Parts: sequence; structure tokens; C-alpha cells
Amino acid sequence: MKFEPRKLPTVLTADELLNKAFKRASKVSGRNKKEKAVNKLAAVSNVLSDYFNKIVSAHPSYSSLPDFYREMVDIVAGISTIRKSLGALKWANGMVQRIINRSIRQVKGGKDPDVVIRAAYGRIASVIEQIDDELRFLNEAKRKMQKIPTFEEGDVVVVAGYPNVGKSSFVARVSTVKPEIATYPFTTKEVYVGIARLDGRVQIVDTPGILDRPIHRRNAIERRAVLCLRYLADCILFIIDPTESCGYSINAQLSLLEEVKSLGKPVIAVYSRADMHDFRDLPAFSSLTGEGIEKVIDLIKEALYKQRDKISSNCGDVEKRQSGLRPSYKSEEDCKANQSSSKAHQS
Ligand SMILES: Nc1nc2c(ncn2[C@@H]2O[C@H](COP(=O)(O)OP(=O)(O)OP(=O)(O)O)[C@@H](O)[C@H]2O)c(=O)[nH]1
Ligand SMILES: [Mg+2]
Repeated sequence: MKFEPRKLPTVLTADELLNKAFKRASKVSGRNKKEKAVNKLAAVSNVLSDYFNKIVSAHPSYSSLPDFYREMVDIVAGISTIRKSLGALKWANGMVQRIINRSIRQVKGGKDPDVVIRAAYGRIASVIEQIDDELRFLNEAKRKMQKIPTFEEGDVVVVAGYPNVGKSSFVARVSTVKPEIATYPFTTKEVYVGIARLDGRVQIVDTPGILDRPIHRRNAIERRAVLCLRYLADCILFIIDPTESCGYSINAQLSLLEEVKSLGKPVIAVYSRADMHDFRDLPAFSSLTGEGIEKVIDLIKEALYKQRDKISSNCGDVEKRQSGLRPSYKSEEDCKANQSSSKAHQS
């Protein structure tokens, strides 16, 4: 399933929606008062039901989204609240249609059309006002979800590390995306994807900085980065600032590196700010002077090359492609276990 949060429609507030429906109804005509009233009610009904259906059907089935998108939507907007809000829209739609049907019957049955319309408009307004919070929530959710990048098939390099170590500076230097760069930590709050030309197009992901702490203590911004590491990365570039001018100790950064390595993916650990120090026990680069950048790119190419080889010789590329996005990473052991269990099923 293709997930395109950018295509989610803007959601009107209750007042805006009522204005739209009543304005449309005010333009209809009829051969007589009775017919005009029925046409008005039908117009309100159509505008509202078309609108509710448009909003509800624009949302995907969240349970069948690839893991990355499902968890990302949950972090940025909250899937259960989205579902409840969409449920409220369906409820309102049902209520409105009942009010309209009854009112049309009343007009056709000879009740004064003006009285019926006034009463119907009042009841409809009250129903729609009741879901104003949900309409506003869905619009806010849409705004937040639009910031979730969509990924193409192909290799993904995720750039990670402590806050303020120089992740965005590196991504800006080697790819098409130009994330904000600043002297303070937690500048990057979203996930940004840029395209770098290495051997072909490679997606390079700039992530928010993460601290070395247990997953349950991570905030929503850090959890965005963790999702990228878990679900998207074919290779992780882990940037360490050995000068500690990022504001965090080298030990804390190394401890985080160990946690990131435990995900079982290829990790390239490098030093940033090579213009400021002489540590060379790891490859060092400077986004300021360009020193060492080519070497880091070569290391990425090599890691991706090895990873492609490993995937095609162990699991095949099929599962990775089928999900539309990387599934949870499978280690070599998982692949072997899968292969032997599928053999067991065949025999
Ligand atoms: N001297 C020097 N400064 C650098 C280098 N790379 C980044 N900086 C500076 O370090 C600061 C942080 O850089 P960013 O690229 O925003 O760091 P980040 O890791 O993306 O930070 P967060 O998004 O907050 O996690 C900025 O002031 C950069 O100009 C470098 O190689 N050398
Ligand atoms: Mg950044």
C-alpha cells in the first residue's frame, strides 16, 4: 500500500463545514416552496455526506501500513485518536442523514417547509458542533503527518548520533536536502530524506539527535530517529563528535553507539569536526572544510554493497520489496530459520 500523507485533505471546522453546506443549499431552486425545501435538504445532505466520505476514505487502513509508517503516524498523531475521530465523523454523517430523511418526509407530508427547514438546520448544526474537536484534531493530524517523508525503493542510509554532532551538516553536504543547521542541540525535529548520488541514487536520512537512554524514556522526537534506524536503514552512519563541543561526553556517545550496533545492521562510526581535532582512530571528516567526506562516502558505498550481497544471497530481496518499505531487520540467523521453516512446510 502506498502511503501518501501529503494527499490527505484539509479538514474544515464545524462552522466552516456548516457554512459550506448551508451556502450550497441557499442556491438551489424548485418549482414551488415544497420542492425547493426538499431540494435544499438534499443539497445539505449531499454536501455533508460527500465531505465526510472524502475525509474518511482519504485515511489508509493504519493496521496494514508498513511498520515504519504505522509507528510514525502513531508517534506524530496517534492512531487510536485518528480512528475515534473518524468514527465520530461517521456517527455525525448517520445522524445528519436521519434528520434530513425525516425532514423531507415531513415536508412531503404537508408540514410548513420553513418550519421544517429551520428545525432541521438547528439539529444539523448541533450535531456538527459536537464533532468540532474531532474535525480540528484531524486537521492537525494531517498537518503533522504531512511531515512524514515517503521513501522510494532502494538503498537507505540513516545518519544518527547524539544531538548537535553535525548530522545535518553532513547530510546537507552530500545530498539534495538542506536541513536546518544550528549551534544548539535538537535542531532537527523531523526526519528528512535527501538523495545522494553514490553508485546510483541513495536515500540519505537526517534524523533528530538521540540520547543514550532506555527506549521508554525517549521523547517523541527521538523515537522518530529510532524508527528510521529500526525499519529503514540498510546502513547506519553514526557520527561522533570527539571534541564534545556538541555538549555531550564521548563516553555517552560511545555507549549510544553500542546500542545502535545492537540493532544488528551495518554501522559506520565516524568522527565529525575533523577541522577541530587530531583523533584518527576512527575515520574523521569535516563538513566545514570537506576533509574526509570522500572517505566516508566510500565507506557507505562499501557497506551498501556488502549489504546488498548479503540480502540477495541470504533472504532474497523479495520481502524487502513486498512490504513497500523495509520490514523489521532480519539477521542472518532469522533468514536461516525462515528458510528451514519454509522447507519444513514444503516437505
Ligand atoms: N567546526 C565544525 N563545525 C561543524 C561541523 N559540522 C557541524 N558543525 C557545526 O555544529 C553545529 C551543529 O551542526 P548540525 O549539523 O546542526 O548538528 P546536528 O547533529 O544535525 O544537530 P541536531 O539536529 O540538533 O541533532 C552547527 O553549528 C554546525 O555549523 C564540522 O565538521 N566542523
Ligand atoms: Mg540536525
